Amino acid sequence: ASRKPLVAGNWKLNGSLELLNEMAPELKAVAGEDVDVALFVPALLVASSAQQGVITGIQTVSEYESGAYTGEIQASLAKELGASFALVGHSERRHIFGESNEDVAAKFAMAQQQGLTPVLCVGETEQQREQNETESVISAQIDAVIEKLGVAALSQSVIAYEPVWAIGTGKTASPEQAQQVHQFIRAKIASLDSEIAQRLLILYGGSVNEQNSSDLFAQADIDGGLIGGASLKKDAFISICESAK
Ligand code: G2H
Repeated sequence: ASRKPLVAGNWKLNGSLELLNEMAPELKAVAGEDVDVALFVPALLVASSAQQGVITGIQTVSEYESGAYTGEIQASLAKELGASFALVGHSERRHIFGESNEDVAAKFAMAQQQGLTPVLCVGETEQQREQNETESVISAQIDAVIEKLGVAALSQSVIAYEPVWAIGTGKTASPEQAQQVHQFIRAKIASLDSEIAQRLLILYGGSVNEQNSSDLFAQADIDGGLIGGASLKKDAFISICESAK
């Protein structure tokens, strides 16, 4: 496809300045014309990551612009410190911290308003998949953003499909299972705006590793990945990035 793949590491609540310093030069070296490489580091490492020339993202932002909200992460400040992306609605935020579709849409809006590209994470639980609710769950997650901001907002965003049952569990969706959902997402958006749908990057996430990445990335509607555990290991992450080229 004409879409340039993006491979992004999501360090979650892991990593260190030392690991960042070790990885940054290699991530810059592997990125290039054929693949973009980004790192969602813990908030406190954003400045350092960006200063080292790594395409950097923040893992969540506050839906509030500023004010008396102790402990929240200001999107404008993440941008000022060099972040270019913001994850919104990662399943850990939804399930552990109780973020609703509406909360996620508000964070999407704030990230975009402050000049960050939101990466909207969507995905179904194992129970929802078993009950054939995969498409309706994902639709509702995307519709919350469209209802708030209109479909045009998706033109400055990325979507990451992460089946909850495949996150950190070692279970990966098969390339065919993942492709099916990616195709559904693209078709859903195409029904509203085909140009936006054609350009939209849809990443796959959930136990991606150096063994399974190339088969996943070979699928027509999979435009790269969001990599958790394997992004903490330099050699594994570099080879995943290579496999997207
Ligand atoms: C899904 C993914 C990265 P992992 O959360 O966002 O993590 O690759 O460890 O399943």
